[in-house]
Amino acid sequence: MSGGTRRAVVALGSNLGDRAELLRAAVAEIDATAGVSVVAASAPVSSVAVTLEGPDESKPEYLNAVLIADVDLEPLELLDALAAIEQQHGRVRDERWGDRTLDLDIVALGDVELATERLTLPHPRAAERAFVLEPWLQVDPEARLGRAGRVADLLELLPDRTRVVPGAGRLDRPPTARPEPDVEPTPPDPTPTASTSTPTTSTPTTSTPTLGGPA
Ligand code: A4P
Ligand code: MG
Repeated sequence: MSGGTRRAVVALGSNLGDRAELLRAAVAEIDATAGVSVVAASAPVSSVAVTLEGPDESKPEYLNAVLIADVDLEPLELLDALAAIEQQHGRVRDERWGDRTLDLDIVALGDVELATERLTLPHPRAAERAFVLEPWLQVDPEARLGRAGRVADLLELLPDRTRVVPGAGRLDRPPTARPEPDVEPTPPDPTPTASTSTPTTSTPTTSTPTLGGPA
């Protein structure tokens, strides 16, 4: 089915709906795709919408993230799989660079170079976008973008920066350390009972930062 496993870099973006949840769901769905295995996913970052006329603060803000995956699909198979996930989340295409629930772009797929009507690899605009380069560096500080070079160097050339989302955690980790709803709180002064054989340690959820609730 494919020419071997390649390392893919996928950029995720959303500026409509429950953006953080959409990105988290997309990471899980990409990982559940046959032939795709997510290796790492960044935390979401926030940025002003870039439209064909330039940055537009009157538009809903974006959350963007980047994931890295091992992919056993051909480039167009991966594109189709990502488009299907966009569709499941109500993506409507009526305007180029218009508002969207979910955008999934292939930034790079191994060292594949392509320039066809349906797919250009590496993504031709990634090098100009802090909202791609910054989350990419989170998950791969040594990342390189094809012939364009080191992502860290490319980012230094850009004037803009994204914003950290308070409380946001990486999308490849459990979202929160909130108490489990079905776990009863420990009574302050427990009375021993005959049937008790409590485990000696109950590991508290180590606090992975949360996405900070609905966006
Ligand atoms: N396509 C070609 N190459 C690729 C690739 N490497 N990955 C084709 C994915 N798709 C690729 O994309 C249009 C067509 O591009 C697809 O059908 C596919 O065959 P689309 O998602 O339908 O439309 P689009 O996203 O509006 O167009 P485009 O030109 O891909 O837009 P960009 O460059 O992705 O920009 N501002 C902020 N702050 N954050 C954002 O994430 N995103 C955009 C979209 C604009 N402004 C933004 C953000
Ligand atoms: Mg797109």
